[in-house]
Amino acid sequence: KSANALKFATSQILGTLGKNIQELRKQLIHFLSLIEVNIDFPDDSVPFRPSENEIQALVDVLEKCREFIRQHNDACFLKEGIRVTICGAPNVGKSSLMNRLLEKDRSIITAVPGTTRDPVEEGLNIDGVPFVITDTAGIHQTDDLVEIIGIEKAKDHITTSDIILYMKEPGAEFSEREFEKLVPPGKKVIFVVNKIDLCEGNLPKLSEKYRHIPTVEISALLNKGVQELKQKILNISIADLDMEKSPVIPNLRHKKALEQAVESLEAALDGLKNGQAEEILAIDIKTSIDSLGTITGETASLDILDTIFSNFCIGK
Ligand SMILES: Nc1nc2c(ncn2[C@@H]2O[C@H](COP(=O)(O)OP(=O)(O)OP(=O)(O)O)[C@@H](O)[C@H]2O)c(=O)[nH]1
Ligand SMILES: [Mg+2]
Repeated sequence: KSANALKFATSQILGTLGKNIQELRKQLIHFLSLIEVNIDFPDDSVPFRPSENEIQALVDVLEKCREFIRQHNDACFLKEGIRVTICGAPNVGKSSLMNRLLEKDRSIITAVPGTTRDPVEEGLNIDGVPFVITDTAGIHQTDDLVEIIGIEKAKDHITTSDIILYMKEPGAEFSEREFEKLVPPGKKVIFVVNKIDLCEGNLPKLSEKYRHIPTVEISALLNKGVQELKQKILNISIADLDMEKSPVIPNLRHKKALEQAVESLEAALDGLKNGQAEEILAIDIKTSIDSLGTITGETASLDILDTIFSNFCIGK
């Protein structure tokens, strides 16, 4: 299910990204065709001198590419992600972990049990993979109406989540009955033991039956073990993805392609300023077209010929 969610999200993003990249490529191909006309038919044409607007178009493409790289970096545009829910008894440090994972003060933390009522949801990007982390109300027996509603919502999140961070603190015990009541069978779970900085109480241990569940010991307070937990979340979520078709890999590949495009565009713009030979300019532009083409899966030569002939009617 997480794989499907991820694939769906990525296909949407790639669709939008692809359309944008195609547009940028078109601009570059147009620019290249201006140069190529001069190279291929020097007798018929004036020396290559692009207009202010044509150069600006090139700068715009460069800026767009840079923007895409930035977006890939913080992946703000990945709203849909793999759903991770933090659950456990009141006061175990769920909200503290939430804030450590996000590296910001998103959830309210107090020493008073029952602080979190409504689920708190926020996107998180780990190595290019989008996640939505939810911090929930502490689950326990209570007569407090607001808490009861919060606990019901927490249970809903556990049911619909892809990954559960099942949290305990020192002194508490792992109970199979409690676990099975809360977590549906077959759900991906990470057992998180928090507050390991405290010396009081034994660390809770999984029962024999659940020994296969990965365990991570952390201190949310001291920010210890949180990176290891992030890595575990990532591993567990991509473990069953088909790596060949995994959209995570193309994301990194796309970023590389964009970086290559930026590099050659910068070279081309420098070249334009310094009166670089047309042949060299053409190579730089071509390189950036090809880099972008690896994202959309197009090959350069055919499009370029198309544009040259349709725009200039050469050969008539
Ligand atoms: N010593 C220690 N204290 C911690 C740690 N993590 C959280 N705490 C403290 O435990 C208390 C509860 O933390 P929260 O993050 O609010 O716990 P919670 O699980 O969200 O609590 P509820 O929202 O009430 O269910 C606070 O006083 C935290 O500072 C830790 O790793 N070590
Ligand atoms: Mg809380």
